[in-house]
Amino acid sequence: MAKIPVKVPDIGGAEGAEVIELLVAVGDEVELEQSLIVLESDKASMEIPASAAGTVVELLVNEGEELSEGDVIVVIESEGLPEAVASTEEAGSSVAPEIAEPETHGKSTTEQHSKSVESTPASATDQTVVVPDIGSDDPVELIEISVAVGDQIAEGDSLVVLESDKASMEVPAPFAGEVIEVLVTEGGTISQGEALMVMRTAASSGLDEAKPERSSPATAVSAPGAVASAVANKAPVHSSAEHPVGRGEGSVYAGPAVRKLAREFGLDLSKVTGSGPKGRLVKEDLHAYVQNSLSSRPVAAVTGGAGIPPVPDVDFSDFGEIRAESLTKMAKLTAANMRRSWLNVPHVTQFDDADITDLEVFRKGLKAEAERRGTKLTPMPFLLKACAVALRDNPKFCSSLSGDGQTLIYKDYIHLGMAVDTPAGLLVPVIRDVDKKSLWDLADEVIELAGKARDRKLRPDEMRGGCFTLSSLGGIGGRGFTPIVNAPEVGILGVSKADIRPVWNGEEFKPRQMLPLALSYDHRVINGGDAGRFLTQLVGLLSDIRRLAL
Ligand code: CAO
Repeated sequence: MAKIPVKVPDIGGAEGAEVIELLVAVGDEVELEQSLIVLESDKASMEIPASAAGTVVELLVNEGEELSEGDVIVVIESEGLPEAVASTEEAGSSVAPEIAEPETHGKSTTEQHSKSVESTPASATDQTVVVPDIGSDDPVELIEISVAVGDQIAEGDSLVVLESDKASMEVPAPFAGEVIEVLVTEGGTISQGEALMVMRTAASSGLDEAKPERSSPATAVSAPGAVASAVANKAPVHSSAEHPVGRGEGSVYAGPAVRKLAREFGLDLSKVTGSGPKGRLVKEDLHAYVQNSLSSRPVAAVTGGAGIPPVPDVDFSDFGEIRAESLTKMAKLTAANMRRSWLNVPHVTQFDDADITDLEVFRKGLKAEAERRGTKLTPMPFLLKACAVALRDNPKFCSSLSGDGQTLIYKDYIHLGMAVDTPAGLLVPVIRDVDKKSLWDLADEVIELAGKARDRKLRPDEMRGGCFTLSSLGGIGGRGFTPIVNAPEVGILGVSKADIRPVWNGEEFKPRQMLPLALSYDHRVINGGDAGRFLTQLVGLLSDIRRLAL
């Protein structure tokens, strides 16, 4: 048996992080990586994981106590000393994530703090909030946006949750104000210094001279000075009573693990009452809330799938050798999105085949020209163009239902998502203004975006704003599939592999190249008649591409 002290890891230079929650007690059995305590610095909150599995034999900290890097938190009695622990012990620190801290721009926190203290509040101003120092130059995933445009945010409220290989981190609001523009999307990757959102301060931090333009990276560099200086002040510990304004999870006080659990349950954290210190939400609150919901409501009324009987847990090793492989973050996110769409959207799928014999003759005839232009013309640009025309003429397919289900919002632009199969999972970059682009432009953009998706180089803004999605398995194979609508969009076109079939032309069977199409749609918005018209028009356009010019 070895006694392993777990110490406060490198917390990004933040001294005096407060213990706001103890998650274990002496005598508890803990697993490797299980959270032991929650620390909160003036920059972020973080959970410190166990560096070994075993029994907690000493708990050396109390709630409210301030800790610094290297302080021992607990001692775990463990049967074995994993290599990772041994090496980190030598380095004088436990295995633990780094904490988020603000952009410093080469200035010490103290310097920036004093600038903030000296500053005089002035009128409201827009500031771009950027990703602070996350302890690495590598991009991290943005797994949650905790606020929405129009939300009134208190200083220190969580704006987004980032997840690296090591941990999830919340980025707190550097100052109080209103969210004016969210510049990122969930599921994308983001790096230190990149713009997250534009916030309007209640009063300026005195750095009006550095007032940023909204989307200019150069000004995003100057804005964080204000951000960092605001963050350098102690972020308030907030309870829901102190911050009643706000929407969804942005106004709640919870750590990354609790937010993760809430996502798994599909819970809106703002509806759960926190029982932890200062109103903080703890995992038990979520369990109690789910239990209450299940016992107090008829099963049919429970939303988000909580009332669906679970698939039984089977020990597959009873039947032979097995291997377990963790899902990638991307795969988990895709699974959550698919489940959400599947549970919320009443799907119908309609099928048809387009005769693309002439289109293929035309496309293949352009092969040499495509090579000269340094591009490749697959059927995809034609499909995009045909969808743009069908969407223009059937605008319901270019709409979304409002959150309360009372209003249909029509989009007067045609931005199309394109599902891309990547080793890391499914990604859907968006091609903007498809109706205004030439086939050559679209061919270039398909190649560029698919390449970026496969290299994990897509920017968050390249994956948002879509009106309708195309999912083509034509290069892979299959005769048909029923795609899941990419909600809040209301329609998606599934394209399968074209093949040559005998088609009756009224007099005889002729070999024609037929492209199988499957149109899935949200039946709350689209009726069978609407879908029939859309698909018939699409088939007509692809069968006679001269119609694209009309
Ligand atoms: N029928 C027959 N052949 C087709 C075809 C179709 N419908 N669509 C494409 N092809 C051919 C192309 O012409 C190309 O042939 P050559 O190499 O001989 O020129 C080949 O198949 C490969 O095309 P591609 O798939 O690389 O290119 P694309 O422009 O058609 O598609 C993209 C790009 C990004 C959509 C595609 O690569 C992809 O990732 N598809 C998967 C999408 C997906 O996973 N959807 C499922 C979502 S739900 O899980």
